[in-house]
Amino acid sequence: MSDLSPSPEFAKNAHIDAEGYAKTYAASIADPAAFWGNEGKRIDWIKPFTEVKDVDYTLGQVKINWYADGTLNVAANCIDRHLATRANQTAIIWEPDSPTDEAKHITYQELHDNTCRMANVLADLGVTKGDRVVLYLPMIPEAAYAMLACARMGAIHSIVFAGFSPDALASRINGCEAKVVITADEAPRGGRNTALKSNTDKALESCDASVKSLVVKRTGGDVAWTDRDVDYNALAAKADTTFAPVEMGAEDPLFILYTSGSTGQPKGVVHTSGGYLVYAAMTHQYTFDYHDGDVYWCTADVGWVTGHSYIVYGPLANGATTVMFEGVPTYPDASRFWQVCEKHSVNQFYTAPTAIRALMGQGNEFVEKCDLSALKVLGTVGEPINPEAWNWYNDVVGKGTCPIVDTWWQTETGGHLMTPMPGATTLKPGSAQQPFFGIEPAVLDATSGEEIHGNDVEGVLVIKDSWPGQMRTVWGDHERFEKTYFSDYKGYYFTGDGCRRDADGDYWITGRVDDVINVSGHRMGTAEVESALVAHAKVAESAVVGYPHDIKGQGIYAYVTLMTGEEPSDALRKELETWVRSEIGPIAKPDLIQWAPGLPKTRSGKIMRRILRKIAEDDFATLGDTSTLADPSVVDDLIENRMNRK
Ligand code: 6R9
Repeated sequence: MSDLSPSPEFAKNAHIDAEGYAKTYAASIADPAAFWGNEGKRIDWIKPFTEVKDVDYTLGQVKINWYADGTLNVAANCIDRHLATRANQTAIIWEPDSPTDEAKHITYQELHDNTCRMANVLADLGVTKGDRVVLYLPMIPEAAYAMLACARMGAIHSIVFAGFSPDALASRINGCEAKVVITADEAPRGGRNTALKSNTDKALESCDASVKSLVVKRTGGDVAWTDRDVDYNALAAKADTTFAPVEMGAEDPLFILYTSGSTGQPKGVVHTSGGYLVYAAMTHQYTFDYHDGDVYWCTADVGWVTGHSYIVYGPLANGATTVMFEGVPTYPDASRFWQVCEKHSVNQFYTAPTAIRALMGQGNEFVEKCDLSALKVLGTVGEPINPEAWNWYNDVVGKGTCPIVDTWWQTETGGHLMTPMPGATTLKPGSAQQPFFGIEPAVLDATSGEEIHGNDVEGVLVIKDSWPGQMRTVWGDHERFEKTYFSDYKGYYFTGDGCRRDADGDYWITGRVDDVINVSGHRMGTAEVESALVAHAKVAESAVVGYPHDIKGQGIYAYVTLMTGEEPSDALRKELETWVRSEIGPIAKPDLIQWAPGLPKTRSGKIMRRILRKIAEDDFATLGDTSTLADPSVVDDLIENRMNRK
């Protein structure tokens, strides 16, 4: 294998080298208050904080506060403080879906003016500090303006990924009681337009009549207009380009982002202002070894946490040039990512393993015909990366000279918790390797909850203590927050992931240990898909599990029991697929549906998912003990008719 230690030239110019990492990490753990007190100064405060950390993980009284007596404005940190030196520097490079349309270079001054316009328009609609605003937008600059406008006026944004259905949108608008939803006429992606406005109209049918819809023009396509619609472009043209940033407490919410859990409906993860921004900015700088003047590109959508922390807040807080891409990796063809890298001389490139696997399958010529000489650092996020994809990324895209940072983190964590650092870490394909500063991971025995010390061990991954970017609560349900993250293993933050710590002490994430599956890097609660399926009139019962999928990482495997008198058919299978798409969105569509006359249940009626997972994996030789099942014979039928045969 090639040498995967940092090259001496890289290490020399990097923010941190191996020795620096070890020293800084040790200091961050030895005295967190001193370490984070110092890091807190990387952003501008209106009233400086005097308290750094006030955290309690005790069940029943969980509280997480960072820099609590400080005040600031997040948008002023991402825009205004750069104006003296960077007014004419590009803040955002917007690359549209179609390569024949023109890219936009938005300077920090323009970002300021457009954000203020958006804030004035929202203020005219009655939005004030603390109000919620839902964003359901394509990847267009207005999405960033809207996020920053909310931050500027103290409103709380909640972004709903444009691939979600009207039902999913409605439940989020209602869940956070939003005053306004910002949408666009249509969202072009991969050459096809999604009808965002008409989806929004459908969603709003089940929302309070007072909710306004602010419509941005993207394609100019024909859309129906209702009484609650407001034309963004008309108002923005007349709006003022100044808006005084509102002074916010460090612990005032910045945004809510709904994410899937192992039970029930998605929960509203709440991130606050001061600590989140410090953490997003710091991790962006170190993980990607970002230097002034670099062009940085994260291919995520702002509908996911990666887009929040690593397209908008982290990079802009650092005065970076950040690329915002509207399209998909394979449109018009499989060289699009690499053409965009060449076109904008991208220095740091951050994407998901699922995209790498899909592109790897298309052949090397799509990469090789592009000039990727500006690339310095490559990143991945969202799911474990298999060594084959890692090696392709390293050899073909990075030409063996760009360190790959495999960043492990979650919506809940606000920023990277484990990642190699370019310039410091000798890389291991497929491993997130080492904790970021201030992060103390621990491996627990799943059953006893005891900490497993030493190396070459495996168990569930928890984090001791807090970090500034941590989520603070579940919107409107602090009890659910405590129960989900702090009740299984007392005194720790429970990640829901399993991991292995190898002989060198490096961490390997082994995947979720709960009923969350990871499809193309998107989190999906199996419970959500099940509840969508059973909402169909012909479905009596359903159980959903993940199974290994070459491109997506995990695919969705649904066992479906029909109502008495209903007959299985290919037409019904199609109908159920369409149904789930419309209930949740295209990403939730089951890949395989197996008709199950019965599901394996314990005598107390609990579905034995372990067995269903094994059958879905086509690994039924080791089903283990099935004698506790109420009716062991259902298993034979399921094996007989399994859908995933190798
Ligand atoms: C940022 C993001 C979080 C879950 C997480 C884990 C998986 C993310 C990973 C990874 C292995 C990595 N995950 N990054 N697994 N290696 N580098 O993805 O947030 O959508 O909340 O998903 O994704 O299972 O628990 P989110």
